[in-house]
Amino acid sequence: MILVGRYRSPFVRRVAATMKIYGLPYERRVLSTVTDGARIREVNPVGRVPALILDSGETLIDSAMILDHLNEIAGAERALVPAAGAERRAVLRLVALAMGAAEKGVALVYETQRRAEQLISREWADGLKTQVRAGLAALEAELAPDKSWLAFGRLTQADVSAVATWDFLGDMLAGTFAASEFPKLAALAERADRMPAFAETHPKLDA
Ligand SMILES: N[C@@H](CCC(=O)N[C@@H](CS)C(=O)NCC(=O)O)C(=O)O
Repeated sequence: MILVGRYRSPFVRRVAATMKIYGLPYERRVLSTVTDGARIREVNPVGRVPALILDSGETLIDSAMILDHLNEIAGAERALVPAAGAERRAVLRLVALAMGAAEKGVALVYETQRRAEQLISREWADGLKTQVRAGLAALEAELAPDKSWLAFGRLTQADVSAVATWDFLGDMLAGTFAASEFPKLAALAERADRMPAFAETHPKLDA
């Protein structure tokens, strides 16, 4: 399989880390959304990463759809999202919080780093920061000091997505969301980043 995109994208990174956790090898096509738009559109008409090209040649797009397929390959026993019921809903809610914060973080990067200074709306940027902060705070609230993972005392997609989001914010918006504000989330990321699946997909590797 070929994973398209850079680990600096939280969406690419969560797919990459999940593939490593599942022991699914992949090659990489390290394309940047800033400089490689045309090549990305060849695999995803909407021009976004990640895309995953399967061995059959079929291409999957959007991290949620890709993870859906990977979970199927991993099988219900190993999948990072419970198969059904209240546990599944709880994990998916946490994943949605993490990805909501990531999406707002990406919008904040575009607003503050991709536009001419005079076109930046400080009001809009502040609103985005508030949304990211609220998402992070909701995740932080789920992490009791004695809880190593976000849900059910085991590694789930909630943790993978939360770590991908936290590390993305630290990489692209350094200093905006402080570890002192979200100490349990920061500790979760620090712990996870020592595991091969996270260390080998860290955003700094593609910086
Ligand atoms: N919902 C999508 C979001 C993907 C996304 O927004 N990726 C960003 C990179 S972090 C991108 O490709 N941006 C380029 C663009 O939107 O033009 C997913 O989960 O895969």
